[in-house]
Amino acid sequence: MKKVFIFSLAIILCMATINAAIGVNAEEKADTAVSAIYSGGPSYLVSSTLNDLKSSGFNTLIQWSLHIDTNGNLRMNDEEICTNGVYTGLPAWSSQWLSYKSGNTSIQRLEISVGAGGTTDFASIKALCSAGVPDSNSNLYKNMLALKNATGADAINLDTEDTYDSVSTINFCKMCINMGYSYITLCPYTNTAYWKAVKDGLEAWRPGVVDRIYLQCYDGGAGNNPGTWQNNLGMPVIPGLWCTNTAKPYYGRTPVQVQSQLTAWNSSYGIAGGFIWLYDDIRNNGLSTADYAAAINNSFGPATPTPTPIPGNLVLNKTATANQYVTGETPAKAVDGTVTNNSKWCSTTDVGAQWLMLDLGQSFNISRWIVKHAGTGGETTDYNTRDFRLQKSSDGNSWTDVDSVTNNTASITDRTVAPFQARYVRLFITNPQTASYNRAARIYEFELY
Ligand SMILES: [Ca+2]
Repeated sequence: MKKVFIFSLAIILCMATINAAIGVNAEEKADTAVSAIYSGGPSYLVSSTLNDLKSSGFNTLIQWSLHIDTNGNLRMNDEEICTNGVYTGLPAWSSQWLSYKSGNTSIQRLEISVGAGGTTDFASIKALCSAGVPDSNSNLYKNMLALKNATGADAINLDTEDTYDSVSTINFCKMCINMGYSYITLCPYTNTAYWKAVKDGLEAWRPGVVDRIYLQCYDGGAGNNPGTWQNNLGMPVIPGLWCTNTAKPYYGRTPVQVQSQLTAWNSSYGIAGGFIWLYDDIRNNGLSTADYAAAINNSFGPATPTPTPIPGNLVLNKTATANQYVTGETPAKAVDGTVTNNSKWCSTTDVGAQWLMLDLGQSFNISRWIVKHAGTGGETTDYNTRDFRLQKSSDGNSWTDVDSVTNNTASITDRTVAPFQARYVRLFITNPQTASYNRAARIYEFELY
């Protein structure tokens, strides 16, 4: 993917028609194939794109491209977007992103894509992440968290086209997951060995965390065979095609051609969806966003089983209860997959034990547990849970300790235990924090693997 210049598009884009919103029920769309679109300049700078994309039929929007400076500050294309831990981008863009998945919309998932051809973003990542996973004190961590809070992005998408260094890439991805991004997705066009190393490294760390591979099948990736890549990387891919364009018209595909190609690939290989490169060209050339979305969606027909693997976190969105909670800060918020926007379970007091109980519905093998404390949500680390235990039960009444933590001050607890089986699991807190004031348990996420 080549870097595009966004400013020349703005005048044309301002004249574009805003389509009426067409609602798509999120539950219905949950079982369909991935239909994604990459967007460069327009969805950053032009507010008229909001309704066009929400009514398009695409279920995934990927903003491209995020650039990382050597000091850990961030730019979106050529615009400064996060500096020294503060979102410094356009306020309107943040509010637009936070509304993409609300109301009548086909968009269910938002991703931010890092890197581009001819840039040095992954050289910056190598410089900043080679020594280990950056912690919450690093400028890169603070900026990526500010971006998460400003956008509500679900995933970080890797468009590595320089400095193919899997170790630092993996560390960068772990940092992003630690702060609350739900998934890592890959967007290769070449270098299978690098992508396999990144995927395998992350999967070994947290199964299910790499849940999508977008395969570039245009430009430098024009010769890519989805079946070959699927075999090499071990999961279905989502091939991408370039819409009609003036930059490299010989790679351009009409909606009819997109549908024909994806249908053939799906028939041959069982691919997981399709994506369109690039929204800028759709807008710039007066094409129909909805026609391209339909071309993908029609390639898979109704009710194609979801290509998304079951996430590794066993308690994500499972039934949670607690012995106490503050209004609005419910037990469910400890298992909703996000640490942003104050999404925590908070107890009413520190008197006696405070506990959070999960019913997994059936017995599961469990060998790892993670607790994301107050610090992950941006609160003072003095509120991080101090003394607590992991407990198991077969009936939800009688409990056995599995693991115990005392004198904790870290914002994230990530512990491996001897594998055990349980249907009911409890986080049992005996000292909710270090600070002597405002004493309460504050759990932004509780995860089991
Ligand atoms: Ca939460």
